[in-house]
Amino acid sequence: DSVDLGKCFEIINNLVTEAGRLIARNNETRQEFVCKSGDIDLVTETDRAVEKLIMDGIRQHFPDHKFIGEEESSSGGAVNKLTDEPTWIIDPVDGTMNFVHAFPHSCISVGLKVNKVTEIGIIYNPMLEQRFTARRGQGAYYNGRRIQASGQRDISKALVTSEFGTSRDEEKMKVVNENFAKMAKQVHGLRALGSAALNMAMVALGAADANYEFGIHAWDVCAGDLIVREAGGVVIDPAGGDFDIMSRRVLAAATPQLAQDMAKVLTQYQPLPRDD
Ligand code: LIP
Repeated sequence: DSVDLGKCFEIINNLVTEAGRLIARNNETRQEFVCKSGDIDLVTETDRAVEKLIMDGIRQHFPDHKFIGEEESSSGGAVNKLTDEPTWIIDPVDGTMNFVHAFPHSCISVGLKVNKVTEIGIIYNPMLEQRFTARRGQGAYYNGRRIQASGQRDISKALVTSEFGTSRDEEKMKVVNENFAKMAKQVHGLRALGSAALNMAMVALGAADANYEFGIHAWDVCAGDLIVREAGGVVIDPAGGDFDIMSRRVLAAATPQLAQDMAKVLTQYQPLPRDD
């Protein structure tokens, strides 16, 4: 049976507002954490509490909906098999390293897929009250105001975002550093906000012109992918092909030309394992 996307959108906005209060309150002080895949991949009590709050809230209205959640996935066992069922892909705190340090650039990132197509995306930084939303075919919004990617085509004029990532694997670090060095020589400026989702939101806002990262997960980019595309930008694989949400690779840009020019410059890397 059909999914009431209007109701889904209203409910997720309310849940994100409520969960955002918890994050903002806990961001006033530095947080305790435990390490996940390594010593710079972190999780806090707040990550777990926010994921539970959002999942429980959705289940109350839509008991049949499925979930792919960052903390559920990393706590062992759960396989991220994406089906045609309505599936909420949730990162309760994207930018956990920032959150642990009370650096106010973290967000909740939630996407809803139906028949494997993203219908709703929401990225919310409750510290700075920045809310980015999109519904498929209806444009992208920042705090209720319609937004548009920059239209930049020239790599030498592009403000580009990326991240150091959450892995200290030697091979991975080598590629990260090589790409930072290459980008620093060719682009206008290079930034790392510390949250993959907020980096993508900046492309949608027209504040940044492109974002790339190897090593992201589906929950970091599901909402950002829709929001960037609804803002008129493009999201592709960093090698230039189609974006694959489970591949742990992403390249978002204001225009197809900028995306393809970036893809040509980037040293490629395939993080393993995939998300599915
Ligand atoms: C992390 C991002 C970070 C990015 C990592 C990871 P988490 O998410 O915020 O900027 O480099 O790939 O996705 O673990 O904080 O939710």
